[in-house]
Amino acid sequence: MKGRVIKSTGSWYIVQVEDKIISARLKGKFKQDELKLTNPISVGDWVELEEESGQATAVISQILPRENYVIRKSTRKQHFSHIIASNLDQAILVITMKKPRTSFGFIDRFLVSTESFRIPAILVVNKMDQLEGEVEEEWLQDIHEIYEPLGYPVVEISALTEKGLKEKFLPFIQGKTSLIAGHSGVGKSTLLNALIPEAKQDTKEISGFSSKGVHTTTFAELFPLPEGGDLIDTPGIKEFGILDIEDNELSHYFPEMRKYLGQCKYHNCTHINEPGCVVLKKLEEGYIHPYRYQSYVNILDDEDSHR
Ligand SMILES: Nc1nc2c(ncn2[C@@H]2O[C@H](COP(=O)(O)OP(=O)(O)O)[C@@H](O)[C@H]2O)c(=O)[nH]1
Ligand SMILES: [Mg+2]
Ligand SMILES: [Zn+2]
Repeated sequence: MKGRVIKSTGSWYIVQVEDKIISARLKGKFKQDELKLTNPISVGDWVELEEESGQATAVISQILPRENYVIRKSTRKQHFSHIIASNLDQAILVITMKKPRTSFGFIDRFLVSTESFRIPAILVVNKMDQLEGEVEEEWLQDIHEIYEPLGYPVVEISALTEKGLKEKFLPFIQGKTSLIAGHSGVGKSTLLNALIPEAKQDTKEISGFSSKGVHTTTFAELFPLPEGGDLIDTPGIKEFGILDIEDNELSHYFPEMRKYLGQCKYHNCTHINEPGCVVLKKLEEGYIHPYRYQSYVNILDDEDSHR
């Protein structure tokens, strides 16, 4: 039988096989090629299953090749990585202007990650019902003006009032496997519950709630959409992180810089202060947004300090 892993609870995996849900475990040890993984199987994986005689459970005998995956460094085990989810059509970042505020820097780190995993990304602005005033309007306008020309759709919704959900958001996710990410409190669970009532995700008031010091060991989970397609929730996962990107490689993951690559005087240009740098010239001419360039510089600095 072939099925898709929808949840992992440590040593057991919940697998969807057509319209049946089966608990399965791994058969022996799996050889992972180059990757050192804390989890051999992730949510989203397609697997081959063998029934166990006389039991309701099954054994996973094979993982089918992954089309793609989102991975991050393990927080528990050095030099190991953790696959968050696999076989994704797209990644959705839920953002809000306030409570909590999603910074441009955070958005750009997310987009660098998804570019590096070669997964298309969409920005969903939630809590539109709370967005009023000049500063808020300007923020929203910036979001549209910066990200849409780069190929990242921006969709405005209110998960609470359900405005925009069916008309605007659904067409983006129908028939696809989408990963949902975003700061704690932006409304991911509320959104999931509005689209999939059976998901029954906990939602929290964030006032007075601090995630600092709280060690969350929650896992990703896949929920089938009634209209077709799947949503993968990633509770407790703040960032994917940016894995092993060389300084002169980072601009490959900025679409607006990628198109000028190879045009700088030096082939290993990091676009900081090199003479004959085309990226710096385009920044000056206004073809690259200063916020995006600032994020680029910040990520370079951060990554360097982590080496
Ligand atoms: N005003 C407003 N509040 C929302 C909206 N979506 C979520 N919230 C509230 O924001 C808080 C956090 O939501 P939750 O879904 O738990 O966020 P998560 O941490 O991303 O899963 C809850 O109090 C929700 O009721 C929205 O569209 N508008
Ligand atoms: Mg939540
Ligand atoms: Zn350059």
